[in-house]
Amino acid sequence: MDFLKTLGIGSSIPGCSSGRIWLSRKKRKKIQAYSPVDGEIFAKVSRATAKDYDKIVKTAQKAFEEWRTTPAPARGEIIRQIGLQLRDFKQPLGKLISYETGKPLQEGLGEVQELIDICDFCVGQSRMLYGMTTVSERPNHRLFEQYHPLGPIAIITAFNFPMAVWGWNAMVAAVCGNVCIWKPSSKAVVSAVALQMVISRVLGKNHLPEGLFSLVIGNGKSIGETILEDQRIPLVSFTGSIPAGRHVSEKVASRLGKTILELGGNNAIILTEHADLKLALPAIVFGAIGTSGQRCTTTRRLIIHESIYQDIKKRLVTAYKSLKTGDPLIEKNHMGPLIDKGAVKNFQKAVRLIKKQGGSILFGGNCLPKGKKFPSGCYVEPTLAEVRNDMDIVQEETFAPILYLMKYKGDIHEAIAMNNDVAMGLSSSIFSTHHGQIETFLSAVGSDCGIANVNIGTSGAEIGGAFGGEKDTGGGRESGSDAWKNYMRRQTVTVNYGSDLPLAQGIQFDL
Ligand code: UN1
Repeated sequence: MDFLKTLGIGSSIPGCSSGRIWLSRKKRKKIQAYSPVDGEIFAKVSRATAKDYDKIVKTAQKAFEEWRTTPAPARGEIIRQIGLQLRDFKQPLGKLISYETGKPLQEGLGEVQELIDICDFCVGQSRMLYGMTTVSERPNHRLFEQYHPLGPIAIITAFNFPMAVWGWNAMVAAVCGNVCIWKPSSKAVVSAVALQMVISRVLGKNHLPEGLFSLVIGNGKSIGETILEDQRIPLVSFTGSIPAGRHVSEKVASRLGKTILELGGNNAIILTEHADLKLALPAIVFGAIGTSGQRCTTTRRLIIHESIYQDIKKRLVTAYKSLKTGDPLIEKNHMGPLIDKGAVKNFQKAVRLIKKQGGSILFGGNCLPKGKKFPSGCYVEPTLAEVRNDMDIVQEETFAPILYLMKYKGDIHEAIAMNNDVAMGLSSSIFSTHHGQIETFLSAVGSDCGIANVNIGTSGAEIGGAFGGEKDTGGGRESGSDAWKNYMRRQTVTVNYGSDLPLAQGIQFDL
């Protein structure tokens, strides 16, 4: 475990930091960091207390006073340095992600690359916090918009992207002049600590105030609830399940705070009779088994035109037979374990329900026996199932590598209706070479998702686009494009540079 050493991670780690300073770990309860790769508890991380949290917020508020007046391009320079530091630590950070979450090393490294990419994007963004100017209806008046930072932003992340999701939020929020308080998933705490340690080098080198980027590892509920109720936090960006997101939304809305919600997906690929299968097959398999089916963008449903259904089914079974499951740090393996035993139980339950509700398992469906090759008991078979879209289990997001195959008989509108006939609206794809089918899928009567792809899969979004989805996915947008506006308050300004006071709407008021 050379990567832990390189990252300076020992076996007992503090879990609360305001930047470079780590708060005491004495008398704190601990979270046991578990690896689903080998089933080992590889570190113990201290949880923050309510008092620790309060101190973190106060420090963040103070840092905000300074950071919001730092010119945005100077803020971008700090992000540039963070990007460079991440390049230096890409290998050990990627390995740690792989070891702590079970995703293949290639995907762990890819996640660090996403972090680096968002840093690069934000360096540019730091010079482009544009506001628009428009025309006033009054003479000698100027009407324009400008954007200001909000304050201390809370970022609550999930286990499946234990570093990148922080980056899409924190790097963007920071160039906008906000300070960030990060509460990571209790299932991936060491990744959060390691990342905090890496960025703290940049904070130190630049003599930046404590409180710019803070980390609070809590015992799930209590710190989380405190954040939701805390008036000092104007924006909560939350990535996680739909029920949890609903709770976050209600709680924060009740104090009229803002949220960015990035919740579940139930993403489909449509394969029309004009699909180029050379492109489609690897996209489907990667989309379905990448991160062991635990991405919010995972391909869960395949909507296949009946004329090619049998052929696709056969090809997929053959492809699945060739997949290798095992230690994700070994390069030849395509898929690692699920995150923990609870996830394995959910997988087993879904397989039972598929059969009970009238579906059938075409491939897989079993847990892999605990033993030398699969020491943690968290490994399962990648699974293919034949189903109908209206089955309850198909309507749900099961965070596991289960791919549902279903048939459509009519035209592209029938396939689009099936794509849209779920509660979530995150990602969607069509594989077709038929121009009319593609444009219909992208039109106002097409996919209702936040992401609509053509001839690529549902997962693996680039950072340059706005990331997020509609309906039960929560409606938030993070990362690229103009998502930065969600981290700022917008101000409409009218300046009168004349010597009269004309009122709007032609109102006369003589005094
Ligand atoms: C998530 O699973 O929460 O598009 C995010 C993708 C990744 C992000 C997934 N860039 O698959």
